[in-house]
Amino acid sequence: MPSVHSVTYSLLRRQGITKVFGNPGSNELPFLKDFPDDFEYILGLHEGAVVGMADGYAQASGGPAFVNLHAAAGTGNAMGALTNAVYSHSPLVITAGQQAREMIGVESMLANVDAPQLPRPLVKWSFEPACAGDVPRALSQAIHTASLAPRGPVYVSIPHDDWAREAGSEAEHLVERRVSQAGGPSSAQLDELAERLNAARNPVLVVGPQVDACRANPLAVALAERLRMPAWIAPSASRCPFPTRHACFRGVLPAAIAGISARLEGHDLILVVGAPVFRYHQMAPGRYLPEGAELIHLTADAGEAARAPMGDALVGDIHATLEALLPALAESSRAMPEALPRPEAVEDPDGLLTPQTVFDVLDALAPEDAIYVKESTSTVGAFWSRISMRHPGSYYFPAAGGLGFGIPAALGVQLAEPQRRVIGVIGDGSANYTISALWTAAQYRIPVVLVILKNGTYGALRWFSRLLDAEDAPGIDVPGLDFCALAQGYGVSARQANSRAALQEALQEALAGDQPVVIEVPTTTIEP
Ligand code: TZD
Ligand code: CA
Repeated sequence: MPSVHSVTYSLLRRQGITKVFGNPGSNELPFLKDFPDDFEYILGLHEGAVVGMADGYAQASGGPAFVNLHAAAGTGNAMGALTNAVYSHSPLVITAGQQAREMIGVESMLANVDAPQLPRPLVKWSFEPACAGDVPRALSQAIHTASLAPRGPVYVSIPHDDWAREAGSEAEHLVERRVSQAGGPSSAQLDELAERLNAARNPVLVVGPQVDACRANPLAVALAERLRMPAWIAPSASRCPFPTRHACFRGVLPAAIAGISARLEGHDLILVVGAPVFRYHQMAPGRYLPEGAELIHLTADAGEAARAPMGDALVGDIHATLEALLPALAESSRAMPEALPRPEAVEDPDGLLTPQTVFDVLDALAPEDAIYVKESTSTVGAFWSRISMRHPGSYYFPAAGGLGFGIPAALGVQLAEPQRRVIGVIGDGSANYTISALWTAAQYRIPVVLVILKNGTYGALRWFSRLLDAEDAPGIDVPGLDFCALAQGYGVSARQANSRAALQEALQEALAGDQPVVIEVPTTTIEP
């Protein structure tokens, strides 16, 4: 009779899962024992880094990522990172070791008495199998639940004495199962959608992260071209679903009710694809829609459709829906939108660079298919206007704004996309939350280039402090950090670049190499 341990590894292997992102403790050792040769354990030194890496890996690979955490303490450390995984719809299968079954009731050390309760409400599903024999089935359920729409993290707590027990002869069925999703529109739904789009006088497209997640970017481009629509990126963008140098590209919508209506003024039909309607941030009340505009929302997430405060929604697979829709749309005779002008170069003060210059240098020197993992909150606008992103999977930003995503996610993305260069653009505030991920970069030789923008402050909070009339709030500056010393302490080579020429040289050298590199750049502070 196979053990829970052996059936589980067969199941993971068959599901294409051979990486385990983790940070272990005694409860997890029986799972990690006899770790198969074809599996790789990626050790993170803090659970925020572990989940950040897995999140980047899952998003970039398009498949589930397996995480193994230590009991309640490890789960607790991972919760901040989980907030991002929820909103990036990342299929994370998070497991945590539990005390031996007989030791839970007496509340032994490392017993997590109500384990499934801890990560709620952030996970789609949370479970502790009622007996050892149910562990492989629960893990199978976890993988499929995480991977089916709407995708998202799940959690399974596993007592450590379960792994050596028998799984039962019928457990082999689990290994062979395949679960897949269907879900394009019906022909009636398609006809109605096409009719409304064909009849629109001045439609506009708003595209969101689900488009990039299902690699429907070329379909979004074809849709914009067919109807000659300007294309905006949905607010609070966590991915880049539309090429930023395309004539139809208009930039990222502001994350505020009034701001969105102002930008979309004059359109009679707003088609939102693969994003919530809308993911607001700053409070700026106003009209949800511009005068005379209708909104149609296509999403794979029924929750997004249900909670939207306006518009009609169609819930289904984004790729299948766009593929079905395109042939039903008539080529518009409207003029094609004109490409946005490239922003002009900006003058830098002595010994400092503006973030604009940093991005101009990156854009000039990075490979055309570079992937950016961005976590500097005050430079979002400058980044989107200056960086060329042409290919699917070119941009990742923490989807719930939970900082500590950037450095580990860059590692996870690089592991999933070894052929492309991954460049992390990280603020000097954000870099600290999971700085220990640098150790994983060094030890696993993951060749990310991390550009740390050092303006000595939580720049975005300075801006917010003015919006919220709280300019005297404490705790907004972060002076005295030396990221070169920190990087070297974790085994990553690092240098400072405080002029355009020094940055060019540092970047060229980093991109020519195959090791992780940190480049610390002293910068001015700008507004998002
Ligand atoms: N803690 C966590 C885990 N997530 C957060 N989002 C914050 C605190 C609050 N916060 C923001 O929302 S932006 C920001 C903080 C602290 C400043 C980040 O500073 P930075 O980037 O240096 O990384 P900028 O470009 O200077 O804003
Ligand atoms: Ca900063």
